Amino acid sequence: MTSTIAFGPVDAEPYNWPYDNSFTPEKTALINIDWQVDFCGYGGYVERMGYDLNLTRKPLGPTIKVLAAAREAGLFIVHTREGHRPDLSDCPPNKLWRSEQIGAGIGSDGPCGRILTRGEPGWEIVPEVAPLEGELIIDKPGKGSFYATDLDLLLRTKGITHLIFTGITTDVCVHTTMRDANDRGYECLLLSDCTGATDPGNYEAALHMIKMQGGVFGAVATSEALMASLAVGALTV
Ligand code: C5J
Repeated sequence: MTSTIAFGPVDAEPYNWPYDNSFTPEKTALINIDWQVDFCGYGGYVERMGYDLNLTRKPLGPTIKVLAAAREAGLFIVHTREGHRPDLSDCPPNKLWRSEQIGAGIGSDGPCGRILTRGEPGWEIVPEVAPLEGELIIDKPGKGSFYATDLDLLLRTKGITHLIFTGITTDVCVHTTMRDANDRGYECLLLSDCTGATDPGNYEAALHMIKMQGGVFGAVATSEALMASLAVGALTV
């Protein structure tokens, strides 16, 4: 006899997620993208570039709650970190050059250590949403979480087919990852209040893009809607 918890559909746009009305912890992962000091901490990369840190810090509150609820519900928890090897051998020269143009050169020293460099304080995930012992952490050199990582292999081996995203920034690493995941056949949901961009217009546009064409990359919901679905988990025998 097997028993499975099945959650109710999530009230989302442009369709109630997931498309197949099959939302179970065994095949669903919560992917938390780049909640690093460099992107939402004081003195990190985003602040060095001169952007408003409030925009990437605001989604932390709802994300803390979602992470706790997802752990409780038994979802597979994944964290990602963008960063480069200390010798920058995995940093394309054009990425390095562009970061220097905006005064926040990758690998240069800042208040949180060397910018976007593995092992430095700025590269760490902020304590509010830090990984627990045993949770999967994916280190990536690029914006997408599948590029040059074993994320796809690990998800498929575990039988994960449905992905729920939190993270920063909406228009860069979150979008790149969600688009790629969608192409790979994963059924994707982005939580609108658990993500932020360094530009409010880009944030709005990024959410709007997902909802085009009947959900061209998946669907968008609030954290409240997700948690309402998790709360009505039912035991099916
Ligand atoms: C950026 C990211 N924005 N994590 N990285 O460079 O979105």
